[in-house]
Amino acid sequence: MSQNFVNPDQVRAWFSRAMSDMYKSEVPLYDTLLDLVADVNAKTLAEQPDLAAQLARTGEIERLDIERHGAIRVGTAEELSNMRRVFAVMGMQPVGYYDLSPAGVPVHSTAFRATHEAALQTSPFRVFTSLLRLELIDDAALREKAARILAARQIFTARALELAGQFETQGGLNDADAREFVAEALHTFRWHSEATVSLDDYRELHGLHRLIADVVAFKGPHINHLTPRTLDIDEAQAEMPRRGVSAKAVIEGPPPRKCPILLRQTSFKALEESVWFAGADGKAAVGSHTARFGEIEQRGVALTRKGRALYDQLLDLARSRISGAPNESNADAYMQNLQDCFATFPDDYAQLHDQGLAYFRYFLTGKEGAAPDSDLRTLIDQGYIRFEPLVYEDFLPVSAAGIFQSNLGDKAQAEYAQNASQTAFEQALGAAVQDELTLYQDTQDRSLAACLQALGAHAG
Ligand code: OOG
Ligand code: NI
Repeated sequence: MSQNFVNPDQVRAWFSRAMSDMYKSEVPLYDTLLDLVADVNAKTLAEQPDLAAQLARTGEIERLDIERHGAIRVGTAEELSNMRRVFAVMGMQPVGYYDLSPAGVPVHSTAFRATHEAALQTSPFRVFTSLLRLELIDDAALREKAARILAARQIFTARALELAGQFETQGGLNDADAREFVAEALHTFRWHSEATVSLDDYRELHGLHRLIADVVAFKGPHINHLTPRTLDIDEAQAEMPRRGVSAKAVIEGPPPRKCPILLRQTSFKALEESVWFAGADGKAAVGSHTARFGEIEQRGVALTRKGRALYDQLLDLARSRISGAPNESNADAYMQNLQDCFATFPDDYAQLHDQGLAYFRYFLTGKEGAAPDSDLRTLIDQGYIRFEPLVYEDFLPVSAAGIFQSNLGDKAQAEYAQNASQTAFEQALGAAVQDELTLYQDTQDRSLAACLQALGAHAG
């Protein structure tokens, strides 16, 4: 009786809202961040009528205020595969594979998100989900201890898993079950101020890598940030210190441009929070842990394989020209160098479109009377069809590594011998990750097909 089922897109919208409310109460600075972004966005829209018109034409404006992503880190294959089942109830599928080991972070990751443009329009909520790679730890005794501690915890409530099972067998959840599911699933992402280990064990895990302590020592994968989307990240970055928020030294990703590409992100440092550790004598010991931080992002057009190759090439060039990690003292030089290196990346939507560097959505202009056998080029040139940038919905591994690092402290990073292992990740996940480029191509193709059909034309 599928007519009684709540649309998974609706469940995701509820969940995203509930998560934001929870995070607001847990991390008051997040509320400051939301206000800051809302102010910057209002100012940007008022000052840039062309941008406002473009966002209105594409519908982007409607989702801007509800748009956010979060991030979590899980410890075992079972946790990851159950996470996949829980996100599926909300219409979120694993998209993309990210290997963070080259950056000295012992995890690999995917992004759970909606995949169809209509679903993304209802709720673009995404969760960057990382799996700890214990196999990258050399110390066998400590590796086994961490595995033992992880095996003893259950990060989902029994009811959340039961409802996920019901969703799988019935193909959906009714209103009451869906609402209960949202409340139950939320528990998994809460902050717990009691650790599951002793202070000594915590220190030992922390000594290996702060991230390992963050994953292993707690009851669950607390959401570690929730990121709103700004229309002007340079302005947001400048505004952060004015509101008492200490931002990361530089914005990750591409330099500022007229036509934004991919993703630019900045963050502020993790908060130090007090934690109770289990004491050997039954008494608790108080300590602290830093896990949660704030982040802001600006999203631009999704790049094709060709565009992405050019982006990666220019980013490598920029990084090879500057030594060491960017910090407060060389932030201006870092940005200038980045801008110099990206000078050859076309900064014009028509060029990005015509050179096949980025994905677009096609829209009818309202003009009628196209010749039936016109091809796309003609229809564009004659003003029947216009194209608008298709927004990048994913993440960037180099940027993610920069975000991880700025929040893991500035100590020398570990180096890991092993590298990407998408097969091992998918085995743990219990499914293949979807290819993000295919999803963008599908959206572009659907928009073109709809235009051509309406005009009575065919793809030329
Ligand atoms: C995830 C960091 C990556 C992003 O926006 O690139 C990320 C983490 O710290 O767990 O969220
Ligand atoms: Ni993030």
